[in-house]
Amino acid sequence: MDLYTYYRSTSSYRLRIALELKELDYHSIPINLAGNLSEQFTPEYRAINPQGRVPALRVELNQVLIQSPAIIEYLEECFPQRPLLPTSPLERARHRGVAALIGCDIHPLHNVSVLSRLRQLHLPETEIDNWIRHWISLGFDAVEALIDDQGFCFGAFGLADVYLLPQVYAARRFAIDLNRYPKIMRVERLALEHPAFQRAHPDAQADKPA
Ligand SMILES: N[C@@H](CCC(=O)N[C@@H](CS)C(=O)NCC(=O)O)C(=O)O
Repeated sequence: MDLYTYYRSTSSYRLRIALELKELDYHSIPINLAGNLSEQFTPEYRAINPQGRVPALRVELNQVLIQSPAIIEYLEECFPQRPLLPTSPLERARHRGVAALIGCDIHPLHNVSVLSRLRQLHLPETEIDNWIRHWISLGFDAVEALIDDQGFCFGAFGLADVYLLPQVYAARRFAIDLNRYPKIMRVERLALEHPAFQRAHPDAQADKPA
């Protein structure tokens, strides 16, 4: 499988964790979202993903999947070994709730194109920083209240952790005070000891600038 990815992209990191946890082989193809390059908007990449975002996963010669939630579900269905979701429907819904909170209600609000749009609307950089901090903190307040008091988010590692770790990485990048979130910090500590999370980490990616 070919993974179109960017080292510090939250959604790419999320998908890398799922691929690593399931011990699937994949080849990373970096798409540089930064600054002047904006490789996501080249005609070549748009031919792969018309939305111009990462990640995308080529699963067969002419089959490219987009949107990390859809791709992670696909992996869960095709490669049920090392499942990311427990068997109980209630527990599955708890994982999916945290995943959706992060994937729909936090991450999209600080995505590259949203921040670019705020800049086009002349919002000063300090206000953009406040915007990012506002949405991540609001979301993390809820995640902190929802997750368990020990172990990963809900005991054994699973989908909620796959979404949480990249969001914590982004929160650190945007200098958010994480001391308010002891449960989230516990999950991060546990996850970073896990080889799959380590291999998926932005620092372990070949496209991370030196
Ligand atoms: N809902 C999508 C979000 C994808 C997304 O927004 N990716 C970001 C990087 S984390 C991106 O490619 N941004 C480029 C841009 O906005 O121009 C998913 O989960 O795959």
